[in-house]
Order: sequence, then structure tokens, then C-alpha cells
Amino acid sequence: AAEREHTRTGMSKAALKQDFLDNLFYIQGRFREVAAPHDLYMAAAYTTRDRLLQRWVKSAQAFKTLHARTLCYLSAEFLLGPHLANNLVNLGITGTAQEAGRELDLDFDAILEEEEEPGLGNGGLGRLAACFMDSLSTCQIPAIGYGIRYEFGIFDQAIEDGWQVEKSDTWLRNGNPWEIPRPKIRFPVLYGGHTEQYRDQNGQTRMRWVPSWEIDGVAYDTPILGYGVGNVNLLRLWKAEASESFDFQAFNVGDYYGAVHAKIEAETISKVLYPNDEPEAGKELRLKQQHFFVSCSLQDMIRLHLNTVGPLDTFADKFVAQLNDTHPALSVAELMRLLMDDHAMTWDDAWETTRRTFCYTNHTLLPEALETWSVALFERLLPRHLEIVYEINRHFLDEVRMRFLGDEDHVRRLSLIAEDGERRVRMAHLAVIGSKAVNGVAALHSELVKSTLFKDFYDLWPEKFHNVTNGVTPRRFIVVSNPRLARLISDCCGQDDWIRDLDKVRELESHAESTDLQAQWKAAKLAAKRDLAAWLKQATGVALDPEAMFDVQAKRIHEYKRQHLNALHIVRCYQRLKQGLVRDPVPRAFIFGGKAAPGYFLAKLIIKLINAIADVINNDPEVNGFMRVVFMPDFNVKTGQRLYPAADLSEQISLAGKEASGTGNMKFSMNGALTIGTLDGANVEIRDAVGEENFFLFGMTAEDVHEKQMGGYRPWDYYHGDHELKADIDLINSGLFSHGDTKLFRPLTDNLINHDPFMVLADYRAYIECQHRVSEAYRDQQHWVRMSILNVARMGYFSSDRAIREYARNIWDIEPTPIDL
Ligand code: 26Y
Repeated sequence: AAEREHTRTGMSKAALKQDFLDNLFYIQGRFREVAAPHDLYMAAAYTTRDRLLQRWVKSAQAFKTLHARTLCYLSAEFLLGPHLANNLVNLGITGTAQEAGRELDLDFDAILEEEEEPGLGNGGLGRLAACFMDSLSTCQIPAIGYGIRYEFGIFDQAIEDGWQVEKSDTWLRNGNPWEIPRPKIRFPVLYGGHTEQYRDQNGQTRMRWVPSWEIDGVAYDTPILGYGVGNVNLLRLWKAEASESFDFQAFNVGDYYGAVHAKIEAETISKVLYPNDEPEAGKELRLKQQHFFVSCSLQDMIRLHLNTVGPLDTFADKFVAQLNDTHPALSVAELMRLLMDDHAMTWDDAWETTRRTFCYTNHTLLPEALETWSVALFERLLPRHLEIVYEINRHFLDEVRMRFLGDEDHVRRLSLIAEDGERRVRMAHLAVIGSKAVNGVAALHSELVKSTLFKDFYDLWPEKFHNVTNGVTPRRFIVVSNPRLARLISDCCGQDDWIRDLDKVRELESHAESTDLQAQWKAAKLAAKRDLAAWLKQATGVALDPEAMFDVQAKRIHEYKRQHLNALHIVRCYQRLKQGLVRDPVPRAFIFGGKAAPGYFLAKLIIKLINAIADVINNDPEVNGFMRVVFMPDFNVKTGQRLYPAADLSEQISLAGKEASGTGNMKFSMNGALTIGTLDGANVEIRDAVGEENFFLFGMTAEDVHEKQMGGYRPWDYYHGDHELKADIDLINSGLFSHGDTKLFRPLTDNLINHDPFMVLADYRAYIECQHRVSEAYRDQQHWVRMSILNVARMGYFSSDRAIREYARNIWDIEPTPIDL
């Protein structure tokens, strides 16, 4: 028994090899000679998981006996990316595992490649939740991530004839070795029906909800290990199943078919992730999903509290819950309901507990992206919650009236219910009113939150508002994805403690002039570019010259992110080359990646435009020695990890005031790309950190944008006032990129000329001129490399560890609980 224990937990090469073979045999039922690549991956995953579970059990025991205050991160999305390589890094056994693999004659990289990533998120918000899970464990903060175990995550993107085609994601098809099903951790979730008054045993009048539909949520747990620590936190995702009691009723009346149908209906709830990163009105299933995971999570927290600490009056001392945008904002009403209706708390006590429990992070200012639910739908699905929302509103608006005597306009603006047109519940207002803290995700964004979106709330409760600038984890985005750069940094700094304390990379600054380091730096970048070029060649057929500047824009496709501004620049370069206007061109590879929401027509047309331009340019021998364009299909965490290390230039060109923070900007810069960007989101802070001389700034400020919009913006004037801009748009309309079809791109170009809501034309000239400066700078390779080193050296602030420490100190009031290895 002692021997087995050792095999499953030991960190030596021998232990890893033995456990790998055991897992291959006893879990996969295979031996080395007949194992398929996927069997080998599963055995490697289980071997790694064995080591996690040991640490997990220790963590859980310690947190329980210490009654550790715990952060619950409530998020509809966790965009985790592949687990295996990351867990090996966090365990500190990548090298040992590689050697063990060699001795077993395994292809280590091929095994890593086998893993299907869990794509349980759309983009920035979901990936932020995943970076935060890594940092919470690394910073030793006891935490539970709560979300939905979608059977189908974000769609896989294929490009066919230049268009995006969505393919369904089947990440669970071959099994998921990282999760542990907990069929006994199961909670009922109620929907529909009506409410009624009744008298309890003490003669008190109380409310009771008589729902018409009930399903179960079942827990699936994934252990999240921190880097170089024993701490393992829990990611608990809920799967929807038919409720046992409901099935039973149906069987009793002999309705077998009905019972099976009910099962299918129930399981629909956790079936698929909504592939939008902006709500389009009132999708009933989405509201059902939100209530589903919120209700399960809060019931679970209450159960944990009753089992460990005791009475619920101390609930808010044990737990603090962070709402990742408004998607879990129903929590405010659901916790009130659970405390009052199921646990007999008074309104005042329940409200006090609720308000002390929740904190809310806002991720967008775009008014069209703020969630509201029609009162009619809300009432039909969640009648008890609507009553509670009305009651919260009544208490709250009385407070408002007291503060702003006679100002009913104020009351109308702050109300939980929007009364203009169809009555709707404003989820952001519910989140602000029900939380003790509200934060934006970058300095500029948090200021705009206070001065525009939530100005009235800020006037009411200024102390509630915070900023926590986003960060990203250097484990996944440097160590896992860019091992060459990681080695270089460790060599240069003399140790690898920068991986847990990213401020330590500043040591690189003092070596920025070293020609030795510069040569190695350049070589690491070139090697990453070779790798990417080889991958892109087999994925798309397009060959890139690794010596060319790799100019990359990778992020969701959105008008506000302005991929079409980038496209206009490419058309400009093309025309200048064709007209012989460039004497000595700096070769560039323009690389794009990103998914469009399936129903977002203009975003999909932008993808088509990029691919159409690529087709012409890549096949024009007069220019294709100087420029190439490629759209990397299926941008996700896994493909992203290939992209960041290979970028020379990072495109962060959103219209100022629209990108709340951005996190890709940080990932690129951490990997030594220089940024061309506007003063938007975290770009502002990145530029401050790396120094204005190491950042290519262009375009209007958020204030400029505001003024121009007030003064009546006329894109038409720009189109006619700039002959190059006009020539670029006209060339797109000429049919050159569309086999003579002059109509294809008109929805896009007409929109730019006549409306241009994101002011592409107003920033065009500044962008083109800035790109010119970029090219000139790239000619001086020594200077470029120096800037690249300084970018990395100064990125310490943008580690998600720093963000988590700020939350822990300023918002959550949680201390680390170290777990010894
Ligand atoms: C309501 C539903 C359809 C929905 C689903 C996902 C709405 C929004 C989203 C996702 C939003 C998102 O990813 N926002 C991004 O959050 C990042 C992390 O804070 C920011 O860096 C980025 O600027 C912001 O656009």
C-alpha cells in the first residue's frame, strides 16, 4: 500500500513512469504497444491528476478545519484552455515528465496536442475568470469557481470560401479526465408557477413559491492547482438533469414518454454556451441558465456553511461572492429568497447578509450590451424573484427619494425597472444595489463607470466604487506557451521566481543593452515565428516569411475593435506597393484570428473581407514578397498560445472608450510584441508602464470621441476629404477582392461612409501614419529588440496575481491560507 501511494503521488521520474503505465492499463485498459495517441493522453492526464488530488484533499481539509473565509467566483463562463501542460508547470514537473516520456518512447508534444480544450467561454470575460482561478490558487486564497458545465462550449470556427462556418464543439466526446462527477451533490432548481401567502407555525405571514417545473443541478468538480504551492481550489460546474421526484411522478401516472421528454427538456439547460459576447434581447433559455447556476451555487454555499460553520447569520463572514458581470446578478434575489423562504430569516437580516456577500464587476459600457429582462418573461419564469426585486426596489427608491427630495427623474433613472417602452428588469442595477463593492476592469473604464454608466449610483454611494485593472497569468501565457522566452528570462534574472512574482522581470531592464541578450531575444522570437509559420502553412496553405514583421490582431470580431481599420491599412499598403510608391518596403505578415457571433452579420462580413483581401494579395507576385495576409482559423486558448509568442506587433485599435480593458493587449506585450494602440482600456496603463517611447500611440482620446459625437460626426466628410481613404474604400467596392461582385462588401462600406458608429474613418489617417512609424522603427532591429525587452521587463503589473491581491485586500477582505506541500 505504501508503495502504491508513492507511485500515485511521487514526483520522481520513476514514479511518473510507473503511474503512467498503471493508468494506461487500469483506466484505459491498454498497454503501450496498442495504445492510441488519445489513450496515451488520458494516461498522462490521470497521472497528473493523481498529484493534484493529493493536494486537493489536503487543501479541503485545511480550509474546513480553519473555517477559512472563502471567495466564490460566480461566472457564466470559464475559458480554461488545455489543462495538461499547465498543471505540469504548476506542479513543477514539466522537465521530469518530458524525460519520463522519452524513456517510454512517447512523443510528448503529440500527447499535449491530443487535448481538446474546454471552451466554456466567449472571450475576454471567460478567459479572465480562468486566469483568476489560476491566480487565486497561486496566491493561496481559498476559493470556489461556480459556473455551468456546458455540454457544447464555444463553436469551432472553420473558414470556407472565406466565410466563417460554425461547427459544434464536442469537447466531452472522448471523456474529460480533469473533472470528478459528484452525483450526490445535487440541488433542485425551480421555475414558473405562482406564489401564495400562508401562516407559519408561529402565526407569521410568509410567502411560498409553488413552482410548475423543477430540475436538478449536479456538481462536476475540476481541481485548480496553484503554481509552486500546495493550494488547490475547486471549480464546480453544474450540469442540468431531470429531477428525480419529477420523473417519478410521471412514471406513476404511466406517462413514460412524458417522463423521458421532461428529462430532455431539463438537460437542455446546460446544453450549450450562448456564442454572443453581447446580449440580444430576452432569450428565455439564457435566463433559465442564469437562474440554474446561481441557484445551485447559492444552495451549495448555504449547505457548506451549515455543515461547517453553523447558523446563517455569519454567512457573509464565511463567504464573499464576486459577480462576473451581470450574468449571475439574479444571485441577489435568489439569496434573499433562500434566506427568507427556506431559512426563515427576516427581510432586514436577509438584506444585510446579501449586501455584505456580493461584489460586482462591470465589463462593458456599451449601452446595447447591458442585460435587461422583460418583466413579463421574468414573472413567468421566476415569479417569486420578481416580487423580491419589486420589494428591493421599493426600499431602495424610498431611500433615493429621501436623498433627492422631489426629484422623480432621479428615481426613474435609478429604478430597478426600466419603464420606457416594455417594462424591463435592469440587471446591472440589481447588481449595484445588492453589492457592497462595484468595480471596473481598467483605470479609464472605472472612471467612465463612475462618470457615465453609474453616475447616479456613484453620487449616492461613492465609496462603493473601485478599480481593479485586469491581469493575465504568466504561467499559461509565458511559461506554458513560450518556453524559450521563459528560459531566457530565468537565465537573465538568475532564477525563476518571476513566475510567481512578475515584478521581478524588471531585472531584464538592466540587460536591455546587452548585445548577448538581444541576440538570444531575437533568436527566441524568430524560432516562435518559424513554429507559427509552419503551423499556419499546414492549417491554411499560406506561407509566411519568418523574417517579416508579424503584425497580429487576435480577439473577437467586433465593429468596436475595428478589424476593418486594420484591413483598410492593408489595402493602403497594397496600393502603395502596386503604384511603386514604396522604395524599400518593410515586409509584413498580417495575421488575424477571432470568432464572430453567429448572428452578427457585419462581423462575419469583416472576416470575409479579410480573407478576400488575403486571396488577392497572397497570389499577386508583384507584392507577395513584401506582404502576406492570413486569417488563423479557430482562434481559442490553444491556438492563441501559438500566436502570442510569435507576434512582433500587437494591434489594440478599438475606438477610445469602448474596450473596457482588453487582456490580449497584456498577453502580447508580455511576449515581447510592441503595441500599436489607442488610449483605450488597459492600453493606457500599459503605455504608462512600458514608456511612451516603447508604444505606438495613435487616434482620438475618449474625450475627443465624446466631443466629436456631440458636434455631429460626419464620416462622409472624411471619405471625401482624404483621397487615399477614398481610394481604399473604392477599391474594396470595385470588385477586385470579390471576383467582380461590387455589392458584396457594400453593407460594410456603406455603413462606414454613412454612419461609422466606431469612427473608423476619423482615426484612419492617424493610424496609417502611425503604421508608417512602426515600419521605420522595425528597420532598426537592434532598437526594436531593445524596446521588446523593455516591454516584457515592465509588464509585472499586468499579472493576474496582482489583480487578485488587490481584490483580496481592497474588496474581499481575505487573507491567504498557505497549504504545505
Ligand atoms: C449576455 C451575454 C450574451 C454575454 C456573454 C459574454 C455578454 C458579454 C459577454 C462577454 C463580455 C466580455 O468578454 N467582455 C470583455 O471582458 C474583458 C475582461 O474584463 C475585457 O478585457 C474586455 O474589454 C471586455 O470586452
